[in-house]
Amino acid sequence: MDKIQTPFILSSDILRARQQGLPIVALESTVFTHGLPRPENLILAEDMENTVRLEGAIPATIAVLDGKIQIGLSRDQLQRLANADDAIKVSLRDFASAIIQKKPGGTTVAGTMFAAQQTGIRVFATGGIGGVHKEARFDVSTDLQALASIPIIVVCAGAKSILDLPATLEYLETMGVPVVGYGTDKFPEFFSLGNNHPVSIQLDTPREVIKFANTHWELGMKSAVLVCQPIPVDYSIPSNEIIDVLDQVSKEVSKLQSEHKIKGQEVTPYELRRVNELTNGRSLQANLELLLNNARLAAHLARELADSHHRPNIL
Ligand code: PSU
Ligand code: MN
Repeated sequence: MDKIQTPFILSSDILRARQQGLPIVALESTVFTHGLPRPENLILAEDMENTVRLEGAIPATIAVLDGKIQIGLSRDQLQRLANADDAIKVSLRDFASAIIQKKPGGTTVAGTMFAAQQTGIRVFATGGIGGVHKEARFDVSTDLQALASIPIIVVCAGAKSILDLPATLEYLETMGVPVVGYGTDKFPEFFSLGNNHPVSIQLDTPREVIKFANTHWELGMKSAVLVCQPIPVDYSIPSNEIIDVLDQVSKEVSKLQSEHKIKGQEVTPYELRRVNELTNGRSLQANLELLLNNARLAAHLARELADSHHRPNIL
């Protein structure tokens, strides 16, 4: 029998970082393959990596390429992924498909969490998590299931703007996922700062977040710690300005779904594209800024986590 090859390939940067115990930040890739238009997707992918480096950590963008789960991408690989026309969106159930079909795959929040956990990476930055959809409430993102069962820190600016936020937050509560407001006691609402739903705890510094996460896990909890950081205020879009756009897009999606013209994984890319069109590009700028901001915080958290291994966590 053929020797079973591990499906994970770590870049030389990541191998070195692991050997030296340097802080690493995982970055997802569905946002590049399905969430953002070209050429902004590649520019952003590179900007996020550079931001993580500038803040003193090593970026590990995760994707499926050539039948392998790649942890850390070369510039060439990043370019291939951002320009691939046949890229699939890889959540937990899609890894095997992407691997055996050798298709390029952008990993979702759930997919990236899985791959990060398998390779010992504990901090991950994204834009918005998936959740419970408004139009079809049985459409619940695998991201929530992953958050319930994979113990890593996920930095986000809330959930995708178009979701049913109360239902998403209820689900997280049911599944025992702490929802940390970073510098806020309200759940950030992606494009908007957020002023409607409480978080489970407010924490204000990387040190506090890492102490919280270490405490959570030392108790034996298996869930993620979801760190929610509001979009930088200068780029935020007040909720009363975006609500009509989100409503309209929501209605369009319901109609297209009932006509069987769009389903499942196609919903997110459609929604993001329409919101961007209807805000004349303002939502795209906001999306880019919050992603960079989250990469920055994740780098600080990864550094703090690495440091915390040298001191006891005093309960
Ligand atoms: N939110 C965004 N842009 C995105 C996504 C979320 O603003 O591109 C992506 C993330 O990768 C997330 C995924 O994990 O969409 C959720 O998709 P689904 O609802 O199909 O699980
Ligand atoms: Mn979904």
